[in-house]
Amino acid sequence: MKRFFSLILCLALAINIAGCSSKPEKTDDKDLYVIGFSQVGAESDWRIANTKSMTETFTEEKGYELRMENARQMQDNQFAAVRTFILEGVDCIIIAPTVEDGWETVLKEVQDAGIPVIIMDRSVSVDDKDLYLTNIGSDFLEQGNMAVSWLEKETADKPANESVRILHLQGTYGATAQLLRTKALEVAVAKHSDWEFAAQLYGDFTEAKAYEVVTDYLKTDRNIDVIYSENDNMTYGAMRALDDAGITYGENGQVKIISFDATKRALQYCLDGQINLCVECNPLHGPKVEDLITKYRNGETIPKHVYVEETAFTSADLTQEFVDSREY
Ligand code: GYE
Repeated sequence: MKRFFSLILCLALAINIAGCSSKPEKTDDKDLYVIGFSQVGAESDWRIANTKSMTETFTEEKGYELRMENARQMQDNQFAAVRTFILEGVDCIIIAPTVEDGWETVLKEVQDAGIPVIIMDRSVSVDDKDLYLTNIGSDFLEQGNMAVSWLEKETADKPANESVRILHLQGTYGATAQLLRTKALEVAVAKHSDWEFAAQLYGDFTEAKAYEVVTDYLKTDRNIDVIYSENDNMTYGAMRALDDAGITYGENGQVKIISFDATKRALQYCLDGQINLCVECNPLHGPKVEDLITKYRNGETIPKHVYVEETAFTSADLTQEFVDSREY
């Protein structure tokens, strides 16, 4: 009987220890490097290209298991995904943050679990920079400044008493891509007494939302010289709204269009003269993130912020061959 009880006790202890283990076993039996990836959503062509770059980079053949969660543009979904990754005991967490604010608590939880974090694409606004390893993405302010410089040149020869009326389409409020592209334009509008906002409309980086708000707007005001659209998909929505309203745009039209991302479809419109300026935003972060992870695993120090090189295109800079060979 005594032996029977000790057996039960041992069993109970074993179950308890297994149940309390803070790092659950990984589901695979191969020795894969497991990455939890919280992606913003699938709101744009840029995002789809970015997801593709990540899934094509972090493959099993190369020794990775990529667990991706689509947050559908909601930060709360990202918090839930990150907490699941912690429970699963992944080796590394990559976050493409929807918005900059609100990350302190969950990043602290990841830090306490001893898991390295890479912030990709947009940024997080936290005081303690040790909460993440590195942030890789675009220089969104520089992108905005490229757009502004182009508009300054474009409008340099206009009569001094004529104003430049800008319809500004904004992406997801609080996202780095929105905040800094907006900042560049707002600073420029404040600097040029002859530039003014016709309106600033919320398009949430999607074609459908932009189509809706621009269609509505054009019912009361058709006096627009420029559309500054914070991503290509919102630009497509705005172009459809302008078409519906019978307002011309592009190189020979009433409205000049500035669009951010420079994805393939937008570049084609640019080459065809329908978009005046495409500001590039490179989504192909996969290989660069892999390079950073490799360095980290080898114990090398990696930079805190990595910016990717980008440029801007007008139709004069483009050829059909270039557009056809565009990867995204
Ligand atoms: O411009 C837009 C996407 O954060 C760079 O998000 C990204 C932006 C990109 O939805 O198309």
